[in-house]
Amino acid sequence: MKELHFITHNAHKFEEATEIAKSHKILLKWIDIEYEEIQADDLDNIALASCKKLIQMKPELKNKHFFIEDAGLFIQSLDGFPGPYSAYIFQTLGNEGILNLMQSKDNRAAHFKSVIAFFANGKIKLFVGKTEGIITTEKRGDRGFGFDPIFLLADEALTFAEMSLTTKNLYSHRQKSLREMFTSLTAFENKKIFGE
Ligand code: ITT
Repeated sequence: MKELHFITHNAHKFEEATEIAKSHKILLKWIDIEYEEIQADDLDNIALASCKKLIQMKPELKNKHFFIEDAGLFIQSLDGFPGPYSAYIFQTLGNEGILNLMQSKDNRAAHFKSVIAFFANGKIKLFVGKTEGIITTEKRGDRGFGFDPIFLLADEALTFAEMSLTTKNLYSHRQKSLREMFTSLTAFENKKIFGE
């Protein structure tokens, strides 16, 4: 089984990613570092800049194959808010705060976006995943993390917080970016990355 390192401070993310990695015959190793995210208005730029900053801070990472992942919730009627500010807004307003902001809104469409910055052999590559849904009118479910209790999948009757990890892993923004990365590694870069 091949090994990759996932740098995150979020245990839920690591758990989700581990299950998907296994199905691609990849063993994920957790590096638990809480890094300060660069502030920018675009998740791609944030993931890229955070990855570069991590390498500067910890030059020993240059010898590893690792990735970070940055995600955000984008609500249409709030012009994409909280988007790149999702971590801060979750800590300050929380789900209740978002539900309050949405009280008078008829358009409840939203999407989650996940951007992975993958580093190997001196290069960084981005992988993106997106999942459409709607914002509920009340919190539902106690699984998952973050905005999961208020995010209802467009074609399903369940919020992410009402799904098992395995079911969330069929639909989530994160599984899309992860699978794209794992597939691309297996298909094109196995030789270079894993020295096979
Ligand atoms: P890292 O250490 O990997 O950065 P984090 O928890 O800070 O972990 P992000 O910056 O990627 O994660 O995510 C920002 C916020 O968006 C996060 O705190 C959650 O509240 C929310 N979020 C991200 N992915 C989510 C998901 O799958 N379900 C629900 N909320 C999510």
